[in-house]
Amino acid sequence: MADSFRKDQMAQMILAKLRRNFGRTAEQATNAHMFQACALVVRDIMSANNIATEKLVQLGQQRQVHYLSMEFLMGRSLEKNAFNLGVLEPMKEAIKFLGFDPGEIFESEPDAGLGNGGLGRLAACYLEAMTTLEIPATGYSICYELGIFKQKIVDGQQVELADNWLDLGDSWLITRTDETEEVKFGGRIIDHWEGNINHPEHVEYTSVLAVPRDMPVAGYNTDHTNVLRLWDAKSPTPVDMSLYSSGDYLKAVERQAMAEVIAKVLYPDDNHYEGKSLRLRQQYFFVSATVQSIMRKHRAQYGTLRNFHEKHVIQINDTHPTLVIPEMMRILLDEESYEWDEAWEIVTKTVAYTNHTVLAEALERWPQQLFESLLPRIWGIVCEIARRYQIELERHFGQGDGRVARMAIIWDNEVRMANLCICACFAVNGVSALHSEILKHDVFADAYRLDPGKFKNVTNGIDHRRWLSEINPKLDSLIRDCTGGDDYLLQAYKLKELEKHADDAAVLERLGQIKRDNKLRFADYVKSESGILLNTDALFDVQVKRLHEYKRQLLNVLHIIYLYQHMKEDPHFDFQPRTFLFGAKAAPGYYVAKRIIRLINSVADMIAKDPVCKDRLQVTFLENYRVSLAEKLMPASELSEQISTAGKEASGTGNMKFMMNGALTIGTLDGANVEMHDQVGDNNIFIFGLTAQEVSDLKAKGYHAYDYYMNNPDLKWIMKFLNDGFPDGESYGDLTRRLISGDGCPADEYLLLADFESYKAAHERVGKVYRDPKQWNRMSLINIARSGIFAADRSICDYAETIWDVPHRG
Ligand code: 26W
Repeated sequence: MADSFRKDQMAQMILAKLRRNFGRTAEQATNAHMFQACALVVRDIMSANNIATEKLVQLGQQRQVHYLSMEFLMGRSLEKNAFNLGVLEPMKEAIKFLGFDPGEIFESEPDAGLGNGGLGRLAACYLEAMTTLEIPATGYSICYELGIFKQKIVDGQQVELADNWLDLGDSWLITRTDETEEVKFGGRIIDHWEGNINHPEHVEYTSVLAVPRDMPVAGYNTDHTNVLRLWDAKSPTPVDMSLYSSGDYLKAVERQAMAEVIAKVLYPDDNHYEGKSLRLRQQYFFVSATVQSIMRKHRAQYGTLRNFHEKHVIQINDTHPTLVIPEMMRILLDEESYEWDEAWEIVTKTVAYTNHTVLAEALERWPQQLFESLLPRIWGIVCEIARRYQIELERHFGQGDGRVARMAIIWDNEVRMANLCICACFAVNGVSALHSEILKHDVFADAYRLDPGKFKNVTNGIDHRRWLSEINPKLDSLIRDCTGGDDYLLQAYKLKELEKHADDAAVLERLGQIKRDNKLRFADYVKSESGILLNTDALFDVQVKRLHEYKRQLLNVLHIIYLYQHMKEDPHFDFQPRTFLFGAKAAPGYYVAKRIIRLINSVADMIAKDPVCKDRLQVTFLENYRVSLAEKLMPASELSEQISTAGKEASGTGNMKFMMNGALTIGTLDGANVEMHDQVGDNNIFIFGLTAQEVSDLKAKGYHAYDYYMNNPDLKWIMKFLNDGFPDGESYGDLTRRLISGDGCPADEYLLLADFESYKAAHERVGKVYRDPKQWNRMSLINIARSGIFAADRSICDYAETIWDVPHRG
């Protein structure tokens, strides 16, 4: 282990980096220089470890995991990697010794925001856990120049700013020009038949070079080191000098710009599909480069691809990397001259698919025309996969059966990526128990009947070393004291031992004090960032996640307006003071989501200005919610809002972060909330609302939002209030119409009005329990103690044992 590095050595290494890379002494260096120097020191340690890891994997001929994802929401890495390597303390001391504040240095690191939300953050947590569990694994994605946009709130509205994370973030990246791959787009295919065998020739294509930029990832308490391979796009022709010299400067650089635009920007859509050509280019770009790279290395080691599936498993993170399937086929057929059946066997024994959403609008379906013109050879292969699948389905279900149409890979001039995954993958999994059931019995019911053995569940998990130990040091100390050390870092189930102290008044008091301290710390941060003073005596009630109608931030707002109205009417309204905190980015093109952000800000503003609310009710919208903000917020949160319409949230992982940090959950029986409820029982969670089954029954029977509205005086008042408008001059009749009459679509698609009363009642229960700190703290302790199952280590063991068939540490 690297913990042999002492403070002096560390200081020397940092100074050397400052001198060599920036030509500065410690006195001349800025925080940014200091951050980069530290990152380079840590990167060197990891890089050396990675070389050793790769040697061992190769010598042992071990099976490797390749985790393909359009998103890796890594956040910051310096403190995390230093902690995992066991050099955090000496590094902090060295930073201090050199005249800097370690906290400020860590704060100067930009978030690597290469993701939108849950799916991307999950990939980051899993990469850490795979490394800690000593699984030979590589993550693959795109080296986006611009990550998820930075959000500013201007006059209550979201404004998007570019996120130039590479300024400092590229300290982590090691560019491996020698492992560049070529990816071909467009052109046309000329068939060359030799007897029965076709040798297709791709002509007139456009090349884009994929250059790997590797980010090493440290595991906890191990030398095992994996990498995240981020592909950067480069043009093979920097500038066309003939055009340049003839004076056509723009044309000269055009080709280069066209190629490099592929890695320019992360699509900021979450759970919403748009058939954009650039997105398809991004997908094929990173998938093709990845497959070529893996296969090239395999061939170099084993001399054949026949045993490829024995040595590799490829996990497809939602359908975005589905093109691995035809791309592997292309290489095996066209470059290696395999027969179809043999190639298909290798592919289908290699690829596994994880689904992360049931929302119909998130399903990827590419228009044939776009697909065919951009990827002519891949189109040909997908057609053949689809044709063979169709025959199999017809044999099984009979011609003309509705199921054959529903399961088709190509239909109505569209390529359906989920069906391609289901056809080719040896495993298909959902991300929580409920979600996996919904996949089997609803979304993919036909495929489930055809091949039930394929369908699995792996409930999501989070990196508890980051999301508990690193971000909540006081809670970490309490856990160490109560569980007899730091074993829980590698064995999260040991958190259970906390429960022996569930009735220990001193421990409960200490837990309460930790939360108060964390709230104060967070309030200081908010004050320094925005000038807003949070009321730390009030219950911190938090909803942070992407803004989406199914997540029902609007239900939370309706309830806040209800509270406000009662407070106005009755100054003696018996009410537990609350500070409601929201954080959410809206996809830039999602109009309703942006309106809801504006509404939250209107409400916040009105309440802040109304003396009746002073010290009792507060609403704050936290700008630019991101990994590094979540890290500050989770330890300070007391109530976690997980209030999606049951059946819609595949899992949720924020819910787990709150739970581990001792927040109680108010939530529906949706996603992983169901399993949290199983763990803690009715008495330690505030469950409300319709179940997934009840939601689907109600929808089948016909849901009439208007009746709920007409029969509930509170709802009537709230809707009127929204219609009439706020002191800032803004009114929200568009949102109330969406709830009551539909405004062109079904009214209240996500059943806010149906769940309102039950939500209100759950909040009343919350208020009552909060008044009894001992009971609250006891519930909080039980939540922490029983959160071990939501560690990413557990999820990764599940993948390793039930899908990947790879050994792991522990
Ligand atoms: C094509 C546009 C698009 C972009 C992203 C469609 C779908 C996505 C993701 C699959 C959305 C997503 O992040 N899903 C979330 O995945 C988490 C990790 O499994 C779950 O915890 C969340 O419930 C789920 O919403």
